[in-house]
Amino acid sequence: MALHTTTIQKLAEHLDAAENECRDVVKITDEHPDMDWDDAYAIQDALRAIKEGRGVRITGLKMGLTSHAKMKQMGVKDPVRGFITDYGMVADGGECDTSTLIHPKVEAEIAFVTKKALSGPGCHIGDVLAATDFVLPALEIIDSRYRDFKFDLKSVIADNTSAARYVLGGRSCNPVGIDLKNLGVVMEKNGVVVATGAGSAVLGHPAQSVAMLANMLGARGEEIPAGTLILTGGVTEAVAVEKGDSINVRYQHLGSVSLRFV
Ligand code: 0L1
Ligand code: MG
Repeated sequence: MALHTTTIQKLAEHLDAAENECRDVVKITDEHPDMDWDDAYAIQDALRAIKEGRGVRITGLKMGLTSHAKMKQMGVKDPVRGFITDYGMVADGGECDTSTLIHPKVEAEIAFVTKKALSGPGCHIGDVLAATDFVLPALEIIDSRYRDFKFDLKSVIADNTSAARYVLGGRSCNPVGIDLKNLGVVMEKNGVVVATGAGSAVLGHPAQSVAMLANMLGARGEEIPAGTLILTGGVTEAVAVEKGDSINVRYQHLGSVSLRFV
């Protein structure tokens, strides 16, 4: 670790305040170019503790930058992980208040809910499928606290991988019965198709994203507990939205999920 614990705490408070006040900030590595990967996750952990300290419940975990296209665009080799919260949950067909966000973007995702704990190292796609209770269609609304979404990977890890809001659809499915790799997704914004994708966009298969999360946590001596909700990463690119926009995403086998931005 390159940063002192006081600095880590201050940076977490800085990012938490930016989120709460809907105010963008410059990426934190501008002032702390020497921060390392452990510092980045330590800031995310401190951010989580700050939120839990004021009564926020952590409702699940997320993986980000899971598409090879996005990793290439960011010049990185590995996805990132973060957490999602009770205040981030928006009902399917509901409204998302843009006045509480800075510059939201929407990604279509596939969510997993586990029925058995998963631990790494060595966790593989078969372990994940055997430990999955059900999958759900989901939307993630990302909202980087960094100005114009300009960040590097360490800054974005500290900022909880841009996590902001999410929507879960109500049609759950046993993953063994469906071909998640080839599952097609169509996103419409205001009735016009703006993005399409297939489950394979997520590390080749969305269950691979869960396996990677288990292995990342395993490296820290942690596991994914039974009953965990996991957003596995964008099947589509992230689409910018603003007040007045409606998003509807259709998922092969899994129904649809919609949301209005007000
Ligand atoms: O969920 C995601 O894939 C986002 C990861 C962070 C990068 C971004 O904000 O685009
Ligand atoms: Mg995402």
